[in-house]
Amino acid sequence: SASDLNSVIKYLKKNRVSPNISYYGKEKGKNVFVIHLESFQQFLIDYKVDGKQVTPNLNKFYHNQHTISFDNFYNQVGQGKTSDAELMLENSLYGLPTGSAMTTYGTQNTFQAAPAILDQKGYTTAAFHGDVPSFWNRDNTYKSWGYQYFFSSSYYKQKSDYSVGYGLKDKIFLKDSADYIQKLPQPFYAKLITVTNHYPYELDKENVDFPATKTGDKTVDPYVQTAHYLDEAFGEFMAYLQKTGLSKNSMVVLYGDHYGISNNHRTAIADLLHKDKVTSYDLAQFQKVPFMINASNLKGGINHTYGGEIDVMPTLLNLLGVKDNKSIQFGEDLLAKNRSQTVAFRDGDFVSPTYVKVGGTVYSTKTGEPLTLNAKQKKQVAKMQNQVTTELSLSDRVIYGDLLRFYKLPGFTKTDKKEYSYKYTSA
Ligand code: GP9
Ligand code: MN
Repeated sequence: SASDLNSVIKYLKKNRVSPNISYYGKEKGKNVFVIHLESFQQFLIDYKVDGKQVTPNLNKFYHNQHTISFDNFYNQVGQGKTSDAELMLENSLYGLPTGSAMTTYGTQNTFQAAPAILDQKGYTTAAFHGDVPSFWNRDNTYKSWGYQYFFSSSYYKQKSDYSVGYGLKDKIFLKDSADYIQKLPQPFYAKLITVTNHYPYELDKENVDFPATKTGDKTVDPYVQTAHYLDEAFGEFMAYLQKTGLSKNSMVVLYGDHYGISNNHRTAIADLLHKDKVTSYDLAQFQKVPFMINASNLKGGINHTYGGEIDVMPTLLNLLGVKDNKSIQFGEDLLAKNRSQTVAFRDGDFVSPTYVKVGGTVYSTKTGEPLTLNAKQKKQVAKMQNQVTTELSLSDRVIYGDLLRFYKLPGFTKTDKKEYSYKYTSA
């Protein structure tokens, strides 16, 4: 009910951190590319196999003088996997403790999502994905989020060897998306969701030109091969942005949506990390994914703040000069100075600059060693745990109770789903 919303608003008012004013509007009016790197983990950045970089193009982008790269950024997905990542990035709401919020609530709930907000600021908004539109209920959910366009599999030329796993191979997908990008009225917000680097990491041998790892785990060893392929596809796309001059008037945002190698492969993970064995601390750190923001007028560098997918929306809206201090969102601008830096995982565990809490164990973030907490530390950990549990449950309440239907966001007009149709009609 509307009164439930009051407890959410009260909590956010009390705990909200203001965005970093020095970045406010720095990228205002620019095009935005959000490139979703499927199952791509942070450990792959600058990682080598047999002395060869797995992802030379992404490494170059990561270290580029105009890229702000985050090296303590975590995926926070639950069972909703990709769909949880999308929900967090464009709504700053957590996925659910079980299932996928997009699937269960994407059609009927009211959202105040980034695409709708940007659309009302004059942006064209488009999502691109080489899978069928119904996967994760995207076709219905994107209408709730206010996407004007959704280019999914029927918009792309299909041939038997064009797809692998969940959809079009990334090189074909990104190349053919360019035809639609060219036609988008600017400024646009374009999200491109890759898919080839997806479990179990299959790829036709013509496209494999990188050595597999030798952990002996056959569902882990090809991971670097599809990651390398994704990197090549990304490199080709960046060349396209350079060639067309789009890189000059666009902000390019990259993120990994969630882990590729699950915690069930501890032995292989230890091997990849060149360790004898991995603890729960190592597995928590293994949840890091890349988050990078590049723009020609940005001073780049590695930003060590602890954050996650829930923080992306306030970060990007601030850069685009869109005030969102009244939005119902659980994230904090990653560029803000006084951030809490306690990163909630969907299962209630968390990471922070001081402590990593996994199950009943608390580790020192610095050393990775399990701690026996003194009274002061116990109090600190309890405070963090309370913040994590509260935020997750308030976010769940917003979704389960569809509370945004009661919320009048100043300056925002509720999306009307009937306005959108994503059906492909051949020209
Ligand atoms: C499906 C693709 C993969 O379209 O986004 O989804 P995931 O399995 O990673 O959630
Ligand atoms: Mn995914």
